[in-house]
Amino acid sequence: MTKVLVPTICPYCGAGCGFFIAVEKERAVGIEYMLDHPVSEGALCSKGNAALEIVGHQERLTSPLKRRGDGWAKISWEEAIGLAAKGLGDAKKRRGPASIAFLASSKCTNEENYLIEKLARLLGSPHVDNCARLCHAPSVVGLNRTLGAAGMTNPIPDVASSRCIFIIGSNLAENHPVISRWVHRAKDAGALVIVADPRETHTSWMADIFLQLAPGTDVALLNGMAHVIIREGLLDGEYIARNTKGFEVLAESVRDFTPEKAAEITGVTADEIVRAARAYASSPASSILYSMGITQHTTGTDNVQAVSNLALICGHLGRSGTGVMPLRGQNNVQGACDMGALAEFYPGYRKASDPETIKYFSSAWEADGLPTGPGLTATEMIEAATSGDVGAMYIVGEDPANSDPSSRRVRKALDALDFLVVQDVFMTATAQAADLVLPGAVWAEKEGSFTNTERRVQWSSKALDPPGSALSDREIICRVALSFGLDFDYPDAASVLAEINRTVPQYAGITRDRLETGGLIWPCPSHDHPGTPILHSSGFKLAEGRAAIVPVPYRPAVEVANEDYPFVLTTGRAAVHHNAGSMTRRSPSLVSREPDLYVEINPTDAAKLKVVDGDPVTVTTLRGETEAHARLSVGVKEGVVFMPFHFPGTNVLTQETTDPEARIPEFKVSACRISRRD
Ligand SMILES: Nc1nc2c(c(=O)[nH]1)N[C@H]1C(S)=C(S)[C@@H](COP(=O)(O)OP(=O)(O)OC[C@H]3O[C@@H](n4cnc5c(=O)[nH]c(N)nc54)[C@H](O)[C@@H]3O)O[C@H]1N2
Ligand SMILES: Nc1nc2c(c(=O)[nH]1)N[C@H]1C(S)=C(S)[C@@H](COP(=O)(O)OP(=O)(O)OC[C@H]3O[C@@H](n4cnc5c(=O)[nH]c(N)nc54)[C@H](O)[C@@H]3O)O[C@H]1N2
Ligand code: SF4
Ligand SMILES: [Mo]
Repeated sequence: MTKVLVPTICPYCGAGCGFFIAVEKERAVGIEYMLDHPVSEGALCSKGNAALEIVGHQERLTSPLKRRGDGWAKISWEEAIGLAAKGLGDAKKRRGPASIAFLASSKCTNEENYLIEKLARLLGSPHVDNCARLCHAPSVVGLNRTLGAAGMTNPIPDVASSRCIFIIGSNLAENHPVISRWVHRAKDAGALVIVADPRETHTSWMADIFLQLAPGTDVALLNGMAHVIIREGLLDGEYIARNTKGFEVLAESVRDFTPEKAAEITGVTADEIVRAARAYASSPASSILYSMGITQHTTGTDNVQAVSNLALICGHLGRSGTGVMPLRGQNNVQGACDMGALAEFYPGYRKASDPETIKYFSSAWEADGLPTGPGLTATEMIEAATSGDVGAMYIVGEDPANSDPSSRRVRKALDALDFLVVQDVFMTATAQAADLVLPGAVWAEKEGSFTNTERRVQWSSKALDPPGSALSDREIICRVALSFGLDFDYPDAASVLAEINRTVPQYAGITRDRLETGGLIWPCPSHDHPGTPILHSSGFKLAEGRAAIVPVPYRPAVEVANEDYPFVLTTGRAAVHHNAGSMTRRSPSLVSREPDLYVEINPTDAAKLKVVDGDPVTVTTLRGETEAHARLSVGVKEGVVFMPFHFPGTNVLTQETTDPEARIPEFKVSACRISRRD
């Protein structure tokens, strides 16, 4: 029997690794490695290797479902689309188009996200967001302000040419494992690695300098480093003069931020701060890699701006081996944002508040009455559902009931909606709260483009048919749109991409026929343009072509440890699970390695609590309590505990307080107490 190898992109993280699905008799029989892939070069991590385990899974949604009492009734697509149209239409009639809110999916293709964005806008709703809000919203705000673009500045393989790599708030060895191969390559060639993280991790094991700071104190660390660089004259004065503005104000603002002061706040020694500052500033090419450890804070935007400041005063931008690299999380969170699935933007980062944007899309989409934004963010939608300002939601490929902070509050908000439609591939906690559940096809059962963290747009081909009557998200969205009389005639993903080429300038030259191999890195403005792997090599897309250096005052986290809640809880990830876990908890090879929820506790703290490794404990915060197993680890400092959020329960504990600008919740700092359960 002939075996066909279908090229595809891993459905998990933003590294965007490529591989082949081997198909025989219309069934997937295995994975084959893609040796010439520009990022993965044939490598895959444990999740990539297990990706096919969820495709034919027995718990896949195979039919539309409507709520019947406490259970579900299988219904036809005809009835399902009718119910979706009625539910959304009723909300619109009763309370206006702004009472409908949409969550787009960073698991879906660019084409699907573009269609969700377009559907929302044509129905008159300004409210479309995606899980980037819980992830890199501070990068969008902070990097746009300082550098004029929010993407990763350099491509992933470029990290191998760095001479000093500063990793702050990122556990890439577990969460972007294939990217960490490029860090190893640089290290093998003599590069120095600095890691700043409150926990010892697989990533900190790579570090030459490990800064084990207290959660939420990154601004103090970065300001302390800027102080040393300026005081010791390690800055790049020529670069600053030619490419930036605002340096004097920064210099003034960090004048008193001595390493000793930073040490007091962060718990890292002054000597380590000085060594890290010297190493970063004086290498010929330094890069900064960061992710959730600095963005998921009420100071997320400040943290990102403080990172930009370091790169700008040292001139570590615009060249190979330099750069500011926000490591994007989901397989297509970059693309979902590019397609406008963000409250502040229409496709291509055109500001939703700008009348020119509305004029442009009114003409491009031949539509009247497009809504002006900004709309509600994902976090604000939950509040608006509770208050009744939002009456209906259409959630595609997201699981806020488990992934948003303070889960009890989220569940209440979802239950308060008049109508909730959820489109997913499994029955998630969010789908459990829905009136209508629509079964989507997973990535391998459809085609389309995905944009990875380095802005590389790649095509993924269809290998298999979806199970039962499940349909691709494109087909479902088109059916819903058609039921509103909208002209959504898109017979395939390529026809949507052709429209994206016309309306999203960064993607103008990224046509279907150019995506056969390797992909293209945006901005790619025309058909003969090779793409732009390195940003900012000749100035910045800001006033006068100059980047903005901005002073960042230090603010402590909102919740600090206290007598009643003596520990700082920080949350995050483990190598073998993905986000809220609807996929990886169904993947036998992965769940066998990490079967249930645990909390990492320092052995000294555990002894005081009379807890030994494996004991059942209760973790309590102001929001609620959760049961977990204790995992004793010297990797967390005394007073700090860590929980992954891959199992229901962790987000019962986390707080909904957000960054004032980016509106990201403070997932990384909550005060908690722990007790042993008998
Ligand atoms: N295995 C796996 N891989 C994933 C995912 C997954 O769920 N599992 N999810 C994907 C997604 S959506 C994303 S966004 C990325 C996220 O990837 P990462 O950002 O690497 O993930 P986290 O584990 O949330 O946080 C990173 C580190 O920040 C540290 N940290 C916590 N608080 C602080 C702080 O105050 N300061 C500093 N400097 N560090 C702090 C944590 O200890 C942790 O080691 O991963 C993607 N890849
Ligand atoms: N405590 C705590 N909470 C966090 C974080 C943290 O660090 N700590 N991190 C936050 C971050 S960075 C993120 S990105 C969010 C993630 O939040 P979510 O995006 O809500 O998390 P996922 O579990 O990845 O949900 C994706 C959903 O898409 C479904 N899906 C997969 N493929 C497809 C498809 O092709 N079509 C459709 N329709 N559905 C599909 C999956 O089954 C899954 O239910 O969580 C945030 N929450
Ligand atoms: S590193 Fe990310 S994209 Fe690559 S195989 Fe692992 S989960 Fe998939
Ligand atoms: Mo994320």
